[in-house]
Amino acid sequence: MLTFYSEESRLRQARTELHDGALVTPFECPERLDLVLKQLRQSGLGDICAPKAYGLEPVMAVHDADYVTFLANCWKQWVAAGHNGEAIPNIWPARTMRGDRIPRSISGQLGYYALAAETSISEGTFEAAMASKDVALGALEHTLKTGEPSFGLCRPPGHHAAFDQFGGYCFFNNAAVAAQRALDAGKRRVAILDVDFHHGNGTQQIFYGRDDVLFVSLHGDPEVTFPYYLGYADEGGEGKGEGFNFNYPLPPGTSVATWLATLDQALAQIKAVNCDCLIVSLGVDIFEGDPISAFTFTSADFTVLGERLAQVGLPSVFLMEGGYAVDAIGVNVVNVLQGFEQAREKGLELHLNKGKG
Ligand code: Q9C
Ligand code: ZN
Repeated sequence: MLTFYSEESRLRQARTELHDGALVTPFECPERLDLVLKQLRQSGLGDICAPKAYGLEPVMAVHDADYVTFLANCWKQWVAAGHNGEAIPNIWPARTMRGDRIPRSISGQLGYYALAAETSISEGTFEAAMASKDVALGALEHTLKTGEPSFGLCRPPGHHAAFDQFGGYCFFNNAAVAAQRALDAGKRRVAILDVDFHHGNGTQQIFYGRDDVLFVSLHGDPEVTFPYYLGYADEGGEGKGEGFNFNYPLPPGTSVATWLATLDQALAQIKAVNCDCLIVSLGVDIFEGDPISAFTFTSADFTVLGERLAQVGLPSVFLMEGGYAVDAIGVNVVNVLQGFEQAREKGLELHLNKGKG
């Protein structure tokens, strides 16, 4: 399996995350890349290559142009306004105020375009986000061309980024950018399966009214978990999109057996709808040792996850989302990919033998 990766992902190097009422070193850190790369190289899974630059057009296909302009200029404007720390929103167009004004001040714009406060914007953030969506697009292009699976080691992650909002460590929605690109390349319907611990609110929002992208997510119950205001079981899509959105919220501490049984339901939903390819939003923050999450996967369980995903039998693109137990992140990611590859090869073998009669 080919991996796509960009050195420019390292340009995302924020120093601050608002966590527990303090500014801490962000959980979503560049070291995450090192451990995944190291494990990929050791595993012999396949080559690691750099994507080409796809520009802004595929981003504008799912994001608001003014939002993209805001991200491109935010750091410069923040510095020009005389601020010393990183750019962090501290006021929003809350329910009791107007939601139709985008203030001129960068502080006002930050609140307008942010959905949470933990994600600081820092120098290089926009450039890293550009690299991250290129990684996703490189992986997608390879899979569309060859039918072979691919892995996009995206960083920063993407699934919390909505049409015109950043947050949850995400700026561009890499999975959405890739899904739209697949459609624009002639695919009729794309399935996005999101296994990250957190609900992929951005991906859901972008495709909520559409039937050409099926969004299916397993995640921590938003009653008690970020992002709190989306990801409930009764969100089934709207208009044409009705029946193309499935949420499986699960309580903190959910056993792997229950999680996998729920995955089987999710996979059955995907198989019940005709899809041409599968994009997996691969967050490994479902790991038992994750510092900000509450599911119970062991490293070995990730192999089982990969095996089950192969049963869908679709051309598949894996895109990195969360996973903050840095020491284990490499093993956990590679276990998914190897489980997938092994099960897929076995499946192909069975298929060939059947053909021989
Ligand atoms: N400060 C992804 O996994 N809040 N994002 C967590 C800890 C934000 C996670 C509380 C979590 C965002 C891509
Ligand atoms: Zn997550």
